[in-house]
Amino acid sequence: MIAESPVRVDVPAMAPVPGSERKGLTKKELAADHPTWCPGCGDFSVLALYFKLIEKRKLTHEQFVSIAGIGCSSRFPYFVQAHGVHFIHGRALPFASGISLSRPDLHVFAFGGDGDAYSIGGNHFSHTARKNVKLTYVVMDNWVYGLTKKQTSPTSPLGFKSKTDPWGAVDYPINPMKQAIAAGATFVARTTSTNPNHVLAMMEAAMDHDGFSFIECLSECVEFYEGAFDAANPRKGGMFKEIPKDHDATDETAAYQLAGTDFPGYFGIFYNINKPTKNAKEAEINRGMMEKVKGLKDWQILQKTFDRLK
Ligand SMILES: Cc1ncc(C[n+]2csc(CCOP(=O)(O)OP(=O)(O)O)c2C)c(N)n1
Ligand code: SF4
Ligand SMILES: [Mg+2]
Repeated sequence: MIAESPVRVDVPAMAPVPGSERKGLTKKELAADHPTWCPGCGDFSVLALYFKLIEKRKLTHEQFVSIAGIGCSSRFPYFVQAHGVHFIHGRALPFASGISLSRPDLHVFAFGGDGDAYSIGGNHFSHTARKNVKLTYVVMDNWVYGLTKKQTSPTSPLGFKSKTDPWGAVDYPINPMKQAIAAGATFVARTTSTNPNHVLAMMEAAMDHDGFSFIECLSECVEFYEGAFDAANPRKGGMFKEIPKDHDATDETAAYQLAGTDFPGYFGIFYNINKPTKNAKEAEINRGMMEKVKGLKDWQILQKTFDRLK
């Protein structure tokens, strides 16, 4: 998929060869194998909306990539008939970062679950956020480890009975929104798979953001945590509350305060600021370096490096 020199600088958006303009992919073309998720799993909705997003934005195969770690939610790339990688548990973000930095022309989307993102991949989450790598990370949070059949996750609420906490969870859950804001994410949004229009709107805004965009998406595991998000679903007697219209998304303190609201909390874009990305900074460094070795062949550049090390 990515076979380019690691010293590449800036990749301009690919201009189509005249006469070869291609149509964007359709939902039908994108739908791969029948997803193996349990009937009723919230992840179906996120997948369908991702297809809708790609179709709406008229993307072609060579313009985007879907990366995931391990978990039910992380099976995502299997079900997308396009370039993608089902990688190692918790390691979707470093892989996605590598792609984003070497191919800044691509829309890079990473998907995963609460265990993948906040537990085993917790460090990567913080560091990718602080580095402001340009990519979109959608975490399908079901408050449980689904694939491995019901262990406590970092977002499982106190008292949640699971195979690892048969007497009920005793550890305080993390607040993903607060973590993302505190870590330095430049776009932080929250949505729920039961509100399709909202999921699509958040994904669209996230992919247009120049930086690390994070979406916490509640996505029910009907097998191991049924009803977890009923309180956020008007069809189940709950309440879907969008963030107040007067919320200033550039105000970090206000975003943090909103994130502290008790469940079901608010939905929408909590935080959205512009800050130079790692992509832009590295491209600048590379540009300078390329200037220095202008006209030289790869082996000559290598020779120069060896000579310097002598
Ligand atoms: C290094 C490593 N440790 C543990 C596992 C086992 N494992 C696979 S998925 C998973 C948790 C998945 O939970 P989550 O990320 O919330 O995804 P979900 O299945 O709920 O969508 C674990 C512990 C693994 N595959 N690799
Ligand atoms: S176990 Fe849960 S998260 Fe996994 S596919 Fe089934 S419903 Fe979805
Ligand atoms: Mg999970």
